[in-house]
Amino acid sequence: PVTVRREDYAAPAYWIDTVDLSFDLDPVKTRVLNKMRLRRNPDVPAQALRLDGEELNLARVMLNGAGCSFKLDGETLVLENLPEGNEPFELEIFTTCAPEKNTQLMGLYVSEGTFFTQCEAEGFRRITYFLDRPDVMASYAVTLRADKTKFPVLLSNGNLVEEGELSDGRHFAKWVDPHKKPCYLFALVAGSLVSRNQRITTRSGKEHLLQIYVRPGDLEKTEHAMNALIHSVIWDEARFGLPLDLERFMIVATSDFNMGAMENKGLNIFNTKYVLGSPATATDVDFSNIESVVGHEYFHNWTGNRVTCRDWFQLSLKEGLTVFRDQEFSMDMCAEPSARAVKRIEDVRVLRTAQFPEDAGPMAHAIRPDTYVEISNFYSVTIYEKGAEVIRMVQTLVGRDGFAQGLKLYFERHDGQAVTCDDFIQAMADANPTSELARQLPQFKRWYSQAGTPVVHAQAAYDAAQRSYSLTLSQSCAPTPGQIQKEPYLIPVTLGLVDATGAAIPLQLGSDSPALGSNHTLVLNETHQTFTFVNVETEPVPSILRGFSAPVVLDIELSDAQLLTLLAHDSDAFNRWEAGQRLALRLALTAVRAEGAPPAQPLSDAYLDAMRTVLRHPQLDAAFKELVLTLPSETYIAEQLDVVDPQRIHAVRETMREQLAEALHGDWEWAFDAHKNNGAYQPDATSAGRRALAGLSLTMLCLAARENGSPVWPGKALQHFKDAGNMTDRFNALLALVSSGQPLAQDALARFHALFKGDALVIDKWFALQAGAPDRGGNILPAVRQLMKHADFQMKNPNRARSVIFSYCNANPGAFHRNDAAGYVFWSERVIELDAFNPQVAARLARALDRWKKLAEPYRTAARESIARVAAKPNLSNDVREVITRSLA
Ligand code: BAL
Ligand code: ZN
Repeated sequence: PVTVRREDYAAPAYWIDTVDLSFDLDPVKTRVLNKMRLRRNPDVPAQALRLDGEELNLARVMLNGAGCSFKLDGETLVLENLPEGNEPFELEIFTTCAPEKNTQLMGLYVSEGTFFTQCEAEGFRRITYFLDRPDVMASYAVTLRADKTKFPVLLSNGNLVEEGELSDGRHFAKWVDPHKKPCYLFALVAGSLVSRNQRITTRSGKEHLLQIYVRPGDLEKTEHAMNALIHSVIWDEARFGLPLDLERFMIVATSDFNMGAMENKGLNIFNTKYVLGSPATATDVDFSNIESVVGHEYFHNWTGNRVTCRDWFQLSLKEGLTVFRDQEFSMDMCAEPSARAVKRIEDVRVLRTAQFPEDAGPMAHAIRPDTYVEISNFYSVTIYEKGAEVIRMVQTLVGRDGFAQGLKLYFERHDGQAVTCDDFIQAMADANPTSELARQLPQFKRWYSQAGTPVVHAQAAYDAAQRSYSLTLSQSCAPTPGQIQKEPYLIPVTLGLVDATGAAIPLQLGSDSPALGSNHTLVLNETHQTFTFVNVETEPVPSILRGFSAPVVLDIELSDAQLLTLLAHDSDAFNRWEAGQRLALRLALTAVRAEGAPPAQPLSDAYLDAMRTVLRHPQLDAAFKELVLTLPSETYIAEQLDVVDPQRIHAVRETMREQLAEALHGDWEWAFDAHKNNGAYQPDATSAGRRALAGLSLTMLCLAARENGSPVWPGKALQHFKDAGNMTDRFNALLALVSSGQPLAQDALARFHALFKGDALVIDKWFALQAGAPDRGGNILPAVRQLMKHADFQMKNPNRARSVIFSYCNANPGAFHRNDAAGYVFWSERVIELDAFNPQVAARLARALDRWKKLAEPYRTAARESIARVAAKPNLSNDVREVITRSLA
């Protein structure tokens, strides 16, 4: 495998100005004629043209209409004797490929009888020979020819300019994209599909056609996605002045897709999971994901498509920024301010349970990495979610208006270009010349070049005589692979001080300084810094890192009393939630570290009383309560420990859940009854929050029933399951039965399968629920092996493979890490099996043992042996090889 280095970037030796592609679509053998107009790049020394290709059958190459010499260097097509000078020349390349045999789902493939493409990052080379790199932007015209009965709908990027009949029952369509684009944004779809159509008029008075294409029968499940798309168009114009630049914007759903969705210009291709949603088949989480993914792909139209990446090291230029934009969109869609905070907490939870471990493991990389072997491995939570946090810090430093100004300047400078992360941040700084960002830009940029999660240590001292409160913040960042020494970061630390009654204390830094209100962002830019607040009448409780103002670990000694004060009173909802998590985490860690068997009652009375107060609180909304009353995940608990015993963590957390269930029994009964009926289904955040709290309550009541043996609540849960008017309530009732290990779960699972057996996305949930259920005496692995024998199981469908295998290996640590190593053996078998036909999906699974070095014995040795077993396999893909090699390094 070849390591690609950022520092080796060189501009392309040729530009491709126009591409005229003709496809004769046949699942067995598709013919592709690629006519390109190219010219030499005068800024680069003269050299041969080297075109990328992969799994193509080359039939013919013509230069300016005549035969020409060429050679193949591996899979690269090399043309040496091209015309001298800067005159454009025409190249015609005729190839064939076999879409039906394309199990990697990269390039052109067939899913359920329909053709789809996926080109990002390097899939276009599987369609035709090309300069498959994002800085080569061309104008595309595409002609599709196919059997009219089997493939009545023929779509590509841009506008439909011609269509008609051909002989032998075939037909054609010609599409022209008015925008230049890199080839990773190319797309085609051909099949038997139906569409929901919506005409809209945007602010400029222009008319646009929005379309969502799905398989016949799925149309009524596209209303929510269409609404999300309309809202996305309106939002981007209102918030950032970015209009829709296309006459026609299409979304097409496919059930075979490696990723969530893809932002191809004007022709987004989506995993069905993020398009199809009806109240009967999709949960609130699904509805919310549909809104954010539709938004995300739409927002790429500017951040990614109009301005794209110079090279793949710049991936976070478009992904971090676009995740930030979709997060802001989802927040702006919330009617209530409290719902914004809930969204923020959910986003931070993802960051801390998925990205922090990545940043501390063998695959740790900066949001702008310096090297990669397989770029697919870098579509990571770091590039996406940490990338979004870095953008959020930019907004915190320059303000909301300053950020909008910066984005405006970025587009003024770079519209139509392929640029770098440096270009983006420079535009932000230049638009905000007096900001801390501009003043300390080189230091801020360390967020782009350094991997790892910084730790901010906070120490406070109150001087009653001086009425001053000094806060010393220090920062450090542990070594990551290839980066031993880290330079200090620029860290915005938003904070407030509250008194013992919860009242906000006015902030002032020095007696001659201005009053700062009750919420202020400090900029930490040194290794140690002390900030002294004056006129502080009583010893305050510090509320630091409000809103999670930076992607760091905050190390602070707060007493239980201080945390209880914050949980009860902090005006910052994030820190209010965080205080509850810290209390629970402290109790969990004490129990995990205790000698001998885990304590039977890890939770303190003070914690339980505080949880009861939150649950019964008359003002707090249900969604927030559900978050506070959910204990930190096993993964998050594990991250706090140097040596991890996953079984013990699981046992402790389950004991905590049971204690919380029993101690608050009457409160859970109240909460369930008070929140269970929500009338007709609406996916809004407030209604969803009520359903979430009712669902958690039901799980707790079934859990308590498991302990006390009462059949009442399991019976009620089964009834609730049967009577449910929407998928959220139905699934929550099923989850309550399954996760509490109730015998009635089997009946409910069978009914659920019978009810939804034709609906792939719902059956995915059915598989995932069982593979992700709490382990009881090692029962989950045999169940998973059994599920893989189920008639509905399909290894080649990524959603289905993920629903069983990933739900077990990546999301069920208590069941996966077994004393007998059988979970790891299962993992190694599946990685090898998947790698034979879909390396991208296999490499994701390969990540499940990333943190093996932290495991306690006997897990550690067994995990290493399983990884070594995978490593010993010859012919591993580059994707899996890179993950495994780094893991063993
Ligand atoms: N660009 C790959 C899919 C996405 O991030 O939208
Ligand atoms: Zn994206």
